[in-house]
Amino acid sequence: MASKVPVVTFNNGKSIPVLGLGTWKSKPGEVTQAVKDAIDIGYRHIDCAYVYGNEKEVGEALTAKINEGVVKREDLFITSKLWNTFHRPDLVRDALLKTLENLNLKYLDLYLIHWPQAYKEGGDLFPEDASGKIQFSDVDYVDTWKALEPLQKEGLVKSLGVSNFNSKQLTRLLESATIKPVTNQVECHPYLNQSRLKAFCEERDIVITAYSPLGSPDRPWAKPDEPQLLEDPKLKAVAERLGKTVAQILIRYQIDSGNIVIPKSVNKSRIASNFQVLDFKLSREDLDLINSFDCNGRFVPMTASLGHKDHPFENDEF
Ligand code: NAP
Ligand code: SBI
Repeated sequence: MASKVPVVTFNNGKSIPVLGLGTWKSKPGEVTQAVKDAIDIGYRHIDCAYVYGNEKEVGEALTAKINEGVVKREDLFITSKLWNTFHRPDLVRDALLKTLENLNLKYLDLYLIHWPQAYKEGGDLFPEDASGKIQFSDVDYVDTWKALEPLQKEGLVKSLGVSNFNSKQLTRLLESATIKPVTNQVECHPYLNQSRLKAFCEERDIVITAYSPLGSPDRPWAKPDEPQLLEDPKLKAVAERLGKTVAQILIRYQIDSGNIVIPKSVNKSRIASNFQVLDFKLSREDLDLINSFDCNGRFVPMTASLGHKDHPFENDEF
């Protein structure tokens, strides 16, 4: 069944559905049903990663829906990400093959370098020293990218991209890349609207994929006194005026800003209502209003690897 979701065309001519399902924190015991429900509802784009620890269970849902004849492989858009402990060039191909095996796929539509900063190879995904500090690796993300390029030529991935790269890191990557990244997947929502990074990427024909578009209320480090995007009174007022939920406004805000958006849910009715955003548009005035809520409010600061030479969010970089 063809998708009803509009697509964005990448700089390499391939296209991606503008709305996808996020899977970080979706428990292995619930993600299979969530992905099956999402496909039945009409989602065709699923955002995965090795580090989420649930790729096998996502793959079970994809296989089931393909075998049931609900979708064909070519109707789906599946993204995964290379984790920080596999940046060393000799580890990259096997990391991708493991993800393909987990997902039971012959190719990915999109493979991203998950973070620019590399971690110590060969052990835990978050390799800590005796004092609990993450152990870094000095592998350069440009060398990781060079190891990824032949994998696209081999047909194991259709497109390559990055995640959590700042503008300086993208500039450096673009100086050496023979394949240009199609997207930079970054945190993006009204409290952190990424206007400078977005303009920078737009000039280079790199599309922004907005992660944590609902403010990631289930992030493990959330504190009760922190602001909750979904509870913002100004967003509630917009939602009430338009007869929509705050989540629908937040998702439509990304689409109308020209971004791809990947809200996570494991709840069938929220998976469905998050998809009910294709029959309305926000006005220029409402987009400007929502843009004015920006406050550098980052919910996913990756503090565990602060101090790494390639940490993307240090020194006021954008
Ligand atoms: P999010 O999508 O902003 O928020 C997910 C949370 O919102 C869950 O608690 C979910 O609960 C709840 N929710 C979903 N729909 C809702 C609705 N309609 N009303 C109220 N609550 C709702 O957070 P996220 O998971 O951080 O980000 C989305 C995806 O982006 C991730 O899953 C992952 O795929 C990707 N991501 C990538 C990176 C990266 O480094 N590249 C980092 C973060 C996230 P239920 O599940 O119970 O509905
Ligand atoms: C994990 F599986 C564990 C921790 C963690 O923290 C930062 C945010 C992140 C990530 O790197 N990508 C995500 O989607 N969430 C994550 C994932």
